Amino acid sequence: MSNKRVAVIGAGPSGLAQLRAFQSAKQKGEDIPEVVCYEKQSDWGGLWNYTWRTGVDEDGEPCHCSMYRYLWSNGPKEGLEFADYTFDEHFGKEIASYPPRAVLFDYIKGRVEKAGVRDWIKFNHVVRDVRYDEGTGKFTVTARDSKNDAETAEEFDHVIVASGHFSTPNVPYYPGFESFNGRILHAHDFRDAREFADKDILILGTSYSAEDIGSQCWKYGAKSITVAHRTAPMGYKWPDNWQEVPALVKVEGRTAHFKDGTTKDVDAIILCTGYKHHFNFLPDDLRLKTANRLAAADLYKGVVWNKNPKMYYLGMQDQWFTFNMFDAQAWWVRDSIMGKIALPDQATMEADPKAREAAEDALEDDYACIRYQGDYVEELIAETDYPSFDVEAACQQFYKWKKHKKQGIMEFRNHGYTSPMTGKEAPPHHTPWKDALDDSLESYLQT
Ligand code: FAD
Ligand code: NA7
Repeated sequence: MSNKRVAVIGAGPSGLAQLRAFQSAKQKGEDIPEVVCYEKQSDWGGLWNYTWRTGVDEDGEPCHCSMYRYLWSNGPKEGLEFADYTFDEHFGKEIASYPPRAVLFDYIKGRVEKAGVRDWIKFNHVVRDVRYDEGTGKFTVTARDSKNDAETAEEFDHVIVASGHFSTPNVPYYPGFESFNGRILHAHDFRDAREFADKDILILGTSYSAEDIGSQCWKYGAKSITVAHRTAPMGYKWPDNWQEVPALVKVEGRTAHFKDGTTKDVDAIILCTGYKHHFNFLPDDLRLKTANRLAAADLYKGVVWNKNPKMYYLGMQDQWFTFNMFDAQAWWVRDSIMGKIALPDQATMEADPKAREAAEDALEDDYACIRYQGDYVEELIAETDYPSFDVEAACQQFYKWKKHKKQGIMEFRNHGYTSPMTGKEAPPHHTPWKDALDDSLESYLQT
């Protein structure tokens, strides 16, 4: 075996893509490095590994999960399908296009169970520190093994950070929050929409969390939903008890005051105000600082840490493409580590993310953003043996999804899309999304 050692931090979809990438090379008879994956939770799947907990986890660490009950995929599964492990292969039949969390969790697990990589992972190990030694050219990764209440420190030639960036909430303050007579929570701590049945809720933010948490609360019986926008309204055709209003200015008691002088009495405020790229286990010289955008800062090819190219990051971009983009990145990182892809000189590596940022800044609309990320996926898979797939067909499914959302924001999940991997069209789900209150795997897979 190659005498290199590689640390992967996180066993979510990105980290698992990395394990599968190395395992697939091993399966082909290649000499792969020793791979050790640190995962702070007791199971794999990252955000898809649901917990009822909020705040700190059972080990006193920040709770990673930002997902909630009744969460269904917010985009068609045909956009995220693995090219080396299709939905058809996993479920043995065609399934509908917007699976609930439990169904996607099952799919993610299926591929790595088949690959047999679970014992590459040290579960219940939170990485606390990573240091690079110029003298030895190695990283020391220090972790806490919470089951044995012990610290471990090991040396590696490469570190791959796959710890996600939708877990540490961005929590703004507005005047009056401290004396609001109701509940204020961030989307990260939202779990069960039934808590808000018969309540008047105020949502801040206009992106995926705002749209989906609002829709959930509507579906499970909230009295009214008011969404305040800082920049622009979402502009969908909302139900009658849903309104979009200008930015929040302050709250007094239960009354929210908006920029246009209007007010609304509310029972709860849900801050759907996004997340921070937060790496409390990394020192300044190794720590990525980037906005949540398609071209992440300082990463050559979106994955190599320019300031120390022995270190890599996966999945740090804002995401239209998810699972198959993480795969494209993981296969590329594997080949870079295994010496099959050579890195260019420093100036070229630094120019690369800057050029990507400029290209992103010139994009005109969401359709162009989807294509841009599709091009990135295509660029990476062309350089490795990741099974080539019809990225254009995946983009087409995203375009249809955008159109369906415009047509009916509470109905878009009733549509079926075409798999770019198998060319087959998904059947419609047996029950319209708004009436399907049971989100279990068993219920979803019933035919
Ligand atoms: P994560 O899933 O966040 O996994 C990171 C892993 O790293 C976790 O297991 C965590 O425990 C571990 N970790 C973190 N820090 C440490 C540490 N210090 N030491 C050890 N381990 C650590 N994508 C879609 O494709 N479809 C959707 O419908 C969708 N819905 C979403 C809904 C919500 C509410 C959110 C927040 C995201 C959603 N996403 C969706 C996007 C999501 O980012 C990706 O699907 C995917 O989970 C990202 O994978 P990841 O491995 O990069 O990060
Ligand atoms: P996003 O997509 O990062 O969006 C954050 C939203 O929060 C966005 O609409 C911002 O408005 C808004 N925001 C941020 N700060 C504030 C303040 N201070 N006041 C009001 N509004 C604010 O995060 P999401 O959680 O929606 O989505 C993250 C992932 O989760 C995504 O990939 C999904 O798959 C699920 P802006 O437009 O900047 O004015």
